[in-house]
Amino acid sequence: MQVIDSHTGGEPTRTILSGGPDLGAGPLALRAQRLARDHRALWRAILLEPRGQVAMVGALLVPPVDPTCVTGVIFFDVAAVLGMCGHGTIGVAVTLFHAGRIGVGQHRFETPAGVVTVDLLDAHTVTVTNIESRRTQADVTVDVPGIGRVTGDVAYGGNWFFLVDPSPLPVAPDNITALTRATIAMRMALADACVAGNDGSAIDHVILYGPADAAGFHSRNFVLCPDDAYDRSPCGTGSSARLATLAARGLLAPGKEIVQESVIGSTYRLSYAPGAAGGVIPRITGQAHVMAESRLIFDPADPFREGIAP
Ligand code: PYC
Repeated sequence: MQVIDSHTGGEPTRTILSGGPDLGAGPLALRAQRLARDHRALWRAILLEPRGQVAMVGALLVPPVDPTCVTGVIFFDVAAVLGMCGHGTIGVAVTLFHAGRIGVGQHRFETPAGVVTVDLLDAHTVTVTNIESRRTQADVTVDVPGIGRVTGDVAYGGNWFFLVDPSPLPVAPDNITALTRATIAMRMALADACVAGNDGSAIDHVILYGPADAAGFHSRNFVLCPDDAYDRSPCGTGSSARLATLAARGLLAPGKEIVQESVIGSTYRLSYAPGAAGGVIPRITGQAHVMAESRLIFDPADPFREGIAP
């Protein structure tokens, strides 16, 4: 299996160029379901230690249905096959440029959540125009053991998010263990209270926001992903969900740019245009860097061939 590893603001993406499972034909959402159902041991083995690490997201390149797209891509982490992934889209664009498959300019990628547009501005910098994102529930309060009552919004940005602003804990790099425990407890409380996405999907990502700057345009976040790892980047689909909540609250005008910082200090520039269905069309600009070109080997004699579960 031939892969290229990149990171987007510190968050790793492993792009599978060849040797991945054959998912057959049909819509990407259907092929993503086949990946989730029929190849779980393989996609986990691609990401888990000792080959990878738990925060890594995989990007399986597949033929697109839409002929205007340069590729189809299905993202997954060690816990779930994802609808979309913003940092991963930036990583795939930079990887395809590195591999000589695309040039600087505009391209379309097909994902299970829909078609996204990437503007590759240079070898590292990408603007992603995401699928329409929307806030679906405002001011949802849950009782979280050890923390108390926590209130946040539910929003969709290609994945489902619970967004809590302000965070009940300091959003700081020296507080990551406590932030991880707290957000896992919040996710469990949401499931216990049957708070779900509009389509019944589990809310599997939780975001906490630290205070914004005086102008309200620059804040730091902590993002819990389904695999219980935190996003080292500011999270592209989470930033899309954030834009949808800010727009729904009348706190951010279309076209106005804000900066979202991750808990480790990497940044995205964000803005949106109004969407056709009442949501927002997010624009996310970030940078990725290629780290390795590798051939993964799955030796039948290797006792840890399927990886080490976290
Ligand atoms: O950037 O959308 C994102 C993302 C989702 C999970 C990890 N990163």
